[in-house]
Formats: sequence, C-alpha cells, structure tokens
Amino acid sequence: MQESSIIHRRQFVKLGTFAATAALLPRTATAAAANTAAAAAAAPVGAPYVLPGLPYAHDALEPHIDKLTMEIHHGKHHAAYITNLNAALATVPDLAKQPLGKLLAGLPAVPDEALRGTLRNHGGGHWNHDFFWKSLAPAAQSGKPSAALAAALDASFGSLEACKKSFGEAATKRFGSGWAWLIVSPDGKLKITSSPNQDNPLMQGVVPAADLGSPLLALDVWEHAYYLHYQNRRPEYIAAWWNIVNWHAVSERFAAAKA
Ligand code: MN3
Repeated sequence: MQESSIIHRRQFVKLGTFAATAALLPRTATAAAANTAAAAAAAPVGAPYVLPGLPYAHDALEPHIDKLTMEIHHGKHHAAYITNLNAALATVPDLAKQPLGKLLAGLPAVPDEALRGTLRNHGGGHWNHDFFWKSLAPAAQSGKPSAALAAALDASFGSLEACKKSFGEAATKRFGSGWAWLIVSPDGKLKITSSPNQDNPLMQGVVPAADLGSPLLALDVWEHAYYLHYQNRRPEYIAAWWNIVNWHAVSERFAAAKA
C-alpha cells in the first residue's frame, strides 16, 4: 500500500513537470510533450505489467523507421518481454511489488540464478523498450536539446555533432544485439556507453561500474529494430534515427537527473 502510493506520487510529480513544460512550449512541441505525458500516464507502474501503447501511430516515424518494423517490434518483441517478465514475477510476489527500475538496479540481491537471468533479460527488455518508445517522436516534432542540455553536451563532447558521432560509433561497434546510451554519470557528467542484450545503465553489479548512470537517450541496435528496412546497414539506421529523437523528452530527463 505504502509502496504504491509512493509510486503514484512520483508519477504525479513527473506528469506535473510535463504539464508545466508544455505550457511554455510552442504548439508542435506541446503536442510532443502531451504525447510523452500521455505515454507516462499509460505506462505500467507494477506487475503484472501490460504493454504500454505507443505515444504515436505505427507509421508516424516513417521513413526513418517503417510501420511494419514498429508493429512487430512493439506488438511482438516488446510484448514477449512483458509476458516472460510477468511469468517470472508471478513466482516472487515480494519482488513483484518493487518498481521495475529499482528491481533492475538491485539484481545481484536476487539469489536464484535462473530468476535473476530472466529478470535481467525480460525486465530489462520491458524497461528498455518503454524508454525507447518515449525517446522517439515524429520528425516534425523532434525538436532540439534544451539550452541546459545543449550546454552540457558542448561541455562533455565539444558539440552536439561530436556527441552524435561518438554515440554512433558506440552503436555501430556494439557486437551482436544491444543498446547505445547517453547517460548522466554519478559525477554529473554526460557519457556515452553501450550494453549487450537487454542490459542497461541502471543495472548495478551487472554492467561495468563506469557505465552506470541515469539514462537520457537509448538506441536499440538489435537487428529486429531495423532489419526489415535497412537489412545489414546498421550505420544507415543510426544516421536516420537522429531525425526522430524526442529532444523534449531527453531534455526533461536531463533536468530531472540534475535536480
Ligand atoms: Mn528491441
């Protein structure tokens, strides 16, 4: 009971921030912020988890990500992570009460090795995809980094273009399936990392300590994310993907991480 009221309050605060920001933004950006707020409102807050709806239509990211890829990626791949996560959590009611991010941050405390592996892969799969969808917006609503985020990107990488270059290299070099991340490190600096499979920067004791932090932006480089349209041309997918980054969402995450 106490746990759920804490989660509710946290969500309420987050939605309040979105609403306040939306009031200050021009019309197209307001629509994007409203989409993000709607997605946050629809997002699951506990087990059993349900597949959250996309904050845009399946074809809204074309031509950069095609409709069929979005339908399969969201409706099949993401849904399967949730099904497997729920099946695992059904056996451990105490763990099921934890917010997913907290559960993933504390994986080493899960004593059963098989359960730990399932939570890592399928809990990570749900968290990462939920985060990924909210990191994207139709190209016309992509926007740009806030002044504060732009300044931090300049300070850490020299420029936004230099950040994109490093991020693209991390995403390209990730062997096999995984993710590229832009995070705020515990020291407050921005950093680019990558992780295998469904690992993410929240996973203490799983990913290297230097790769831990608050995620601002994620790119899925599993072949299921791009193969139908781009086949083996991962760098082409990465380059096109920048057109549909939701910079409003990324800027909000940066502000929250620095607060
Ligand atoms: Mn995926």
